[in-house]
Amino acid sequence: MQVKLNAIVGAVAALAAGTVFAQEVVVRIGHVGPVSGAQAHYGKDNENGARMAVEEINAKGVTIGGKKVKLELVAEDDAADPKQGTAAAQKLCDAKVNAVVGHLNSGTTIPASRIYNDCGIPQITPSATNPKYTQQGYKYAFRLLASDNALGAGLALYAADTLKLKKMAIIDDRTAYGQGVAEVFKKTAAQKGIQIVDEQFTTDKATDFMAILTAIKAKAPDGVFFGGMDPQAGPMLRQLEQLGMGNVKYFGGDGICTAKLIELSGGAKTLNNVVCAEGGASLDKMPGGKAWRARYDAKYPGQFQIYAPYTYDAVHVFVDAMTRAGSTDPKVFSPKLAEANYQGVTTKVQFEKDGELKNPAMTLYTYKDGKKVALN
Ligand code: ABU
Repeated sequence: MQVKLNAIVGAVAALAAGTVFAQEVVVRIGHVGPVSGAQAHYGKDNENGARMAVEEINAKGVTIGGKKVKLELVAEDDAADPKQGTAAAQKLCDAKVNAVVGHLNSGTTIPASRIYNDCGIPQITPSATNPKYTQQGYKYAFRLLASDNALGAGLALYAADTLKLKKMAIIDDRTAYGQGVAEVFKKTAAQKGIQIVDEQFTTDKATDFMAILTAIKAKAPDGVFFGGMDPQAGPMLRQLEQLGMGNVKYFGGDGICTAKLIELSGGAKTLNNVVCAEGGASLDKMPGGKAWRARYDAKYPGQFQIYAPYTYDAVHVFVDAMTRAGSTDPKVFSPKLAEANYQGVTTKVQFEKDGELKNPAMTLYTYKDGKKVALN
């Protein structure tokens, strides 16, 4: 008799559970960044931020249009490579994900955005800063931080007005990001009367910069600007020290402004010469930033780099738009993204008509005693 009763209870429970599952809508959020290769530390940090948001939202529970929703993160690796970026974008389109957070790099984000636009999937980049991304006229392509127009110009103004530098050399890695941010820096620096004494180029795969740094040394600049990422900036700082260029200031955009730069520069004193810019407030100044960082560190110890708060907010901005629209269908909720007024960790998220963030902050950093510290 007891066995029979247990079977009935079990069947009722299974039926009840089945009913719940039948009503639950699964929403798939795509995430793309480099989780392999030399930039994997950035990509993992970005993916962690998105995953943390997904897990927290699921734990809290969310109902959209009267239906319980379960979020799933569909994470793809583009290895920071434009071809792999477009392949990942096509895969997410074919899988009909509801929205995409990414990509990490401008060189992957820009070509991928055409694919998302064509297949009707809204996209928020948490980290790609080349201005061209929002200049293509795509209705549902958004950026959660300041672009290189602000970063490059802000750094040049600091070099000229605060540090009073007179002669600078410029290096870029020939990527969409590195070349773009270097061009903005160069233009503003020249307008401010800084003489650009040399321009050199490298790649986002190189680690030996002795030849170009030796050429630059001959021009005796008081500052070097590097448009690129930390796998190059770290060794470059070591090589600047080896060449006796310990007094030369070293500028870069958000791409070099990572925790990993400390390790990659391998104890070079030139790390203290770095001035880099991020297109948002420092975590200390973000509302709830410190508490957010404590939760992140508990979940992903030692993995924080730079953009995870932005991928975290991007997931929330999508869910907020779906909730306001009462629908998880991109055709229905995407227009609501343009009307976002969401208080995130990074800022209050509102967008300009072209998809840029309204009123983005900018923070300059340097490194002291092996730690990254804000200058403003
Ligand atoms: N914003 C710097 C790193 C990503 C990119 O724009 O390529």
